[in-house]
Formats: sequence, structure tokens, C-alpha cells
Amino acid sequence: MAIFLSKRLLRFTILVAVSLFVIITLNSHESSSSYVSNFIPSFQFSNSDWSSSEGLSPEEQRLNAAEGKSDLSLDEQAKALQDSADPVTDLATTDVMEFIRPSFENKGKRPKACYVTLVRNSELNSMLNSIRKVEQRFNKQFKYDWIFLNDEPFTDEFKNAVQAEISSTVKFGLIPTEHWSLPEWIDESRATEARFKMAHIIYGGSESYRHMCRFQSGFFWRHPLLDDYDWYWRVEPDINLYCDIKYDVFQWMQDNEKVYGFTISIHEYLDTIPTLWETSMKFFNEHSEYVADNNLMKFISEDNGATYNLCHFWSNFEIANLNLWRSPAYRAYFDALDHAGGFFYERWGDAPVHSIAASILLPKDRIHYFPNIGYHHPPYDNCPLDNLVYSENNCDCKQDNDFTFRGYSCGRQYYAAQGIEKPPYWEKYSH
Ligand SMILES: Nc1nc2c(ncn2[C@@H]2O[C@H](COP(=O)(O)OP(=O)(O)O)[C@@H](O)[C@H]2O)c(=O)[nH]1
Ligand SMILES: [Mg+2]
Repeated sequence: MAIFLSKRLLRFTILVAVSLFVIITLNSHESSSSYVSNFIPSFQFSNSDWSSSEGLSPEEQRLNAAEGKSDLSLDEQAKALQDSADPVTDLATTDVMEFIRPSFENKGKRPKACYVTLVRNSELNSMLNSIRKVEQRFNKQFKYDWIFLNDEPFTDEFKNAVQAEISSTVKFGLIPTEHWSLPEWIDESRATEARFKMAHIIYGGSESYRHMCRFQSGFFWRHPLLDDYDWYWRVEPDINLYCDIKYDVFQWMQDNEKVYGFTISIHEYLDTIPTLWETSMKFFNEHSEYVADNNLMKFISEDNGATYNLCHFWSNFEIANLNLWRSPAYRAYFDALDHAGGFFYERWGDAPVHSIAASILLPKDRIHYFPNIGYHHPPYDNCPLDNLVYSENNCDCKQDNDFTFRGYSCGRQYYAAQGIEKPPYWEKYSH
């Protein structure tokens, strides 16, 4: 009897244990999946949308029609687009550097890097100017892939002309509509009214400029053509490179474990971003787990975060690690900004968005200023002030035009925030 009872007791105990195990497993699965979903970008394509090339959705047909001659077939683009919806392996990683660090394991080897250019067909000639300079000063030696993105299909004229000037692999991609349109939570009439009211501000009346800024903030790095890379160099039409770049800048970034590199910094127009700072601070206060120790907050705020000093890295030039933007932290930050609506109700630029994120999410020694890269984007110059650098690299800019230490620049704030000495001759070039 005692044995019989204890057997029943044993069976009962096992049953309870198994039930408890099942309940706990289900619960933890549920909570982890809802946690994960917080970090999955507002990506519109479900896996099934892309599972085969038959029965193409309008979006797929659009991609297909436009990019028939692309280096990636539609299937490849579709698969990559599907993968790029969530290339994140560890969605719970709050430390951005943990997320980026695998890129540095490639140390000593050729980085997975590309140029990335968002451009319109109508900007062909301006684009060719930029390409010739990049080729002449850097790419003829280093031969990195070049990716062109557009919200409209590239014309054959554009593709042929560009390809003829580039000595390395060129890829053309079309931006999915979802990455270049008003998200469903945006009030269209409020957005229209904002454009009307801001018409007197630079690009204030433009809707396409707003799509561009939102795309550069939250989507270029999700394009499937970028999936093969860890590093990018953003190149715009009508830029100039004033000096030879005789070393591999991507390799330098990788081997020195840098994450974000810039040439020019500048103040933003306050009227374009009235609520960007408070929206950002609300996010980072609620998510202090993302805030890096020893970050570069001093570059963007001189009162410990109370107000924004408007400083930002001018994002028309960026040499950076894509995994910064792919990280759960940045995705969550972008998502919060996107839902706040300021890309459309104000005119938030991708430059302050990238800069605020990089300055807060990264330890400051991961951010790098390139004083030796002679660069021009209208109307400002970064011209090497060090005479040896200037002559050794055959620079053809005017040092007097260097913007770094001028009043409207943020070079001084940058040196102060990094705690590094300005070059001895800086004052000579500050007026
Ligand atoms: N495809 C496409 N590219 C755009 C559009 N608007 C701007 N861009 C690109 O986005 C980048 C920034 O635009 P730009 O006019 O140079 O702005 P700015 O540098 O702030 O004066 C450039 O590479 C442009 O070619 C657009 O409507 N479509
Ligand atoms: Mg530009």
C-alpha cells in the first residue's frame, strides 16, 4: 500500500513538474518574443511575401522591372531583403560595441566595405564629378564596390555613364516604397501644414527632402545590397576630394576599431529640429542601458544634456560601420523618433540624428575626425592644415578655407569633447 501510494505520489509529482515546465517555457517564450518584437524594425515584408518569385507582389514587380540588370537577381534581392529584415543575431544585446565588435575580428584582412550613394537620375553630371574625384584620389588604388540607391529606377543612361567611370564593381538598387513614404501613423494634413509653415527654411517646404532624411536615418543600411558589408563611405553628388588618400581608410577604421568617421562638423538650424532633442533625451532617459560609458555627449551638449548645442557631424561624408545602425539600440532609437513624427512634422535631418546617436551610443574613442582627408561639400572645405600632410598628399585646396575652427563649425567643441589638443596653428584659421 505504502509503495502503491508513493508510486502515485511520484507520478503526481512528475505530472506537476512537467506541467510547471511547460507553463514556464511558454511564458518565457512569450515574453522573449514580445521583447524581441520591440527591436524588430517596422519592416513591411513578411517572409512569405518573398518566399518565391511566383505571384510577385506589386513591390516585387516594381523591384523586378526596375532592377532587371542589377548585379543581384530579384530572387537574391528578395532573399536579402527578407534577411535584412532581421540580420540581428542577438536582439537582446544592449551594448552597441558588443554588437559591432565582430567586424573587428577581420583585423588585418580586407574590410567588407563599399561606397553608398543615394542619388537622382537628374544629378548624373554632379555624380560623375564626385566619382572622378573618388577614383582619382582613392579608388583607383583600393577598388571598393559602389552601391547606388534611388527611390526611382535608375535610367540606362545613368547606369552606363556611372559604370564607365568606376574601376570597381557597381550595384544599383531601388528603394522599396515603404522606406520612402509617409508611415501610416503620420497625419498627412499635419505634415502638409508643416511644410507650408516651414517653406521659408532651407528645404522646409520639401516632402522629398524629408523622405531622404528619414531614409538616410533609418533605412539605407537595411537595403539588401548593403547586407554583404560592414563598412560604408557615403558619397554625394558634387563633392570633391582635395588630396590623395594613400592608405586604405576602411582598413584603418577596422584595424583601429573605430566606428564612425567624419570630416566636417557644423551647427544645425534650430528651426528644423525644435523637438528632436527632447524626443531623444526622453528615449535615452527611458533606455539608459543603451548609453555608452565615456560617450561624446560633451560634443552635442554643453550643459550635460539639458540642451542641444546643435553640433553634428555633416553626414554627406561618413565612413562608418553599418552595424552601428543595425544595432538594437539604434533601431529602437530610430523607431522612437520615427513614431514621434518629427521627420515630417518638423524637418529632422539625418545628420543630427546620426550624430546624437553616435555621440551617445558609442564610447568617444570610437569616433574619428579625419583632418587629413581634403573634402568639399558645398559650401565648406576640410583642408589639411598640417603642411606635411598637405604636401605629401598633393592637396589642391586652400588652407585658409578650412572650416574646422570657424565659428559656425563644431571643430572646437569636438576637440574639447574628445579632450584632445587643437593643432598649434588653429587660431590662424578660425576667422
Ligand atoms: N534618389 C533621390 N535622392 C535624393 C533625393 N533628394 C536628395 N537625394 C540625395 O540625397 C543626398 C542629399 O541631398 P542633397 O540635395 O545633396 O542635400 P544637402 O546636401 O542637404 O543639400 C544627395 O546624395 C542627393 O542626391 C530624392 O528625392 N531622390
Ligand atoms: Mg548634398
